[in-house]
Amino acid sequence: MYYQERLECMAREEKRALQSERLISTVKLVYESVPAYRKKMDLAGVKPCDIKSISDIVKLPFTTKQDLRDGYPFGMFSADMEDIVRVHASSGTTGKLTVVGYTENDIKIWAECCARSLAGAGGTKKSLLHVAYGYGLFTGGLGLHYGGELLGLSVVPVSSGNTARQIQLLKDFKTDIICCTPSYAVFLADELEKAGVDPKELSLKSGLFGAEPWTEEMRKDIEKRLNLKAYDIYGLSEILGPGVAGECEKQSGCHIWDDHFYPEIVHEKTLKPLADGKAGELVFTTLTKEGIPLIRYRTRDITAITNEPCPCGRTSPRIKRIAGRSDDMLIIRGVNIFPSQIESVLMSADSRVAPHYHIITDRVNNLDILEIEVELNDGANFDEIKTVEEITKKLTVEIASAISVVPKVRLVSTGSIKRSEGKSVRVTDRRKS
Ligand code: DLL
Repeated sequence: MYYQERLECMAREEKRALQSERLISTVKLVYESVPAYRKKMDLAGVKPCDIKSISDIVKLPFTTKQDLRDGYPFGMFSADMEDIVRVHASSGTTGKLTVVGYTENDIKIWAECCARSLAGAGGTKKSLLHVAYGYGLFTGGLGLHYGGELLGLSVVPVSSGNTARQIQLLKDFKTDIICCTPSYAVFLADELEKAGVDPKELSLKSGLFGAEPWTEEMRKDIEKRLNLKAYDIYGLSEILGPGVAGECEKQSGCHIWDDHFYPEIVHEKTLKPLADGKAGELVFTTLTKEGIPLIRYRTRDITAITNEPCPCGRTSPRIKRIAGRSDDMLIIRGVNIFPSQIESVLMSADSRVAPHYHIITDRVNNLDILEIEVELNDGANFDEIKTVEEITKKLTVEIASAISVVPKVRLVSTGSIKRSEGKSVRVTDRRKS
C-alpha cells in the first residue's frame, strides 16, 4: 500500500520543517553553481540568506522552459558532469530539446517516487509490471522501470509499439499491472476487441496512465474495457519524469511527493499565488535534486491543489486532473477551451461514440471555426442517415453547451483517426500555419 510510509504520511508540521531545510540548501546550491540563477536572484535582489523557511519561496524568481533552452544543453546543471550518471530530454512543440541530468542520488529518489506511485496503485512484490511507455530519451519507460524494480516487482520492459506482441505478452505472462499513456490504453482495448480477446481472459488488475491529459470519462471507459483499475500518474522531465505525483487506491487526485517537489499554484498572468482549490498554473521547486535543481519552475499545466486529508492516510497535497497545458489552450472567438472539456462530453454523451477524436481549428473569413472529428464504435450503424444525424446533433448541442462555442461535428469511419503509441496529438490548429 505504501512504499515509504513514514515519509508519505508525515505530519504536516514536520514536513514543512523538512521542506524549509531542503529549500535553504537547494537555493544555496543553485546560487553557487549556476550562473543563470545567480544572475536572476541578483536582479530580483534576493540572496540565499533571505531564504529562511519554505514560506520565503515567494521571494524567488520563476524559472521557465526558455531558461533551460537558453542554457542548452547542460548550462542549468548544478552538478559537475563527472557526477551526472544519466541524461534525458524532451521535445517541445518548437525549438531545442529540454535536457535534464541526474546524479546517482537523483536516480535513487526518482525510483523511490515511482515505487510510491506503483505501491499506491496496488503494486506488490508479486506483481508483474508491463512497462509500455517508451524507453529512451523520454522518461516514461526508464522511470517506471527503476521504480518497479525497487519495489520488487517483476518488470517487463516492453516499451512502445508492436501491439500484437504486447497483447501476447499480457496474455502469456498473466501480467497484472500495465503502464502506458491513456490513449495507448484505449488503442490496446480496441486491438483486444479486434483480436476477439475478452479482457477478462487477461489478469490485469491496475494500470498507471499519464504523460498526457485525460478525463474521468476516459478513466471509466478504460476501466471497463481493460477490466482494471486505472490510476493517474503525473510528472514532467524537467522536474523528474513520471512519479512527481501519483494516485492512491482512492483514485481522487495525484498525491504530490512534496518532500521532494514543492508545489504552488499561481495565476497564469499575474503569477500571484492562488489559494487551495483555485485553478491556475502548477509551479514546482525541487527540494532534493542535485543534477538540475529547479526553482519555481513554471510547468504550464493547469490544475488546482487540495490539502484536504485523504482517507488513505497520506498527508501530501493532491492535484486535480490536469485540465491541459496553457500552451494547448485553444482560444476560439475569444473563448478559452481545453481539449479535455471536449473529451468529457464526447465520452459521456452517447455510448455509440468511440474514444477517438481530433480537434481542428481554422480561420475562415476572419472567423475562428472549430471542427471535431470523432469515430463511432464498431457496432454503431453508420449507414443509417438518421442515426448519423441524431448523434451529430446531440454531440453538437452538448459540446456547445459545455464550451459556449458551436462546433462542427463530423462522424468519421472507424480507424481513420491516427492512433498513438505514446502521447496523442488531439489538436490541429490551422490558424498557426
Ligand atoms: O510525460 C513524464 C511522464 C511519463 C509522466 C509517464 C507520467 C507518465 P514530459 O514528456 O516531460 O514527461 O511531459 C510532461 O506531460 O507537463 C503535462 O503537460 C503532461 N502530463 C504528464 N503527466 C500527465 C497526467 C512526461 N497524468 C508533460 N495528466 C506535463 C495530464 C500529464 N498531463
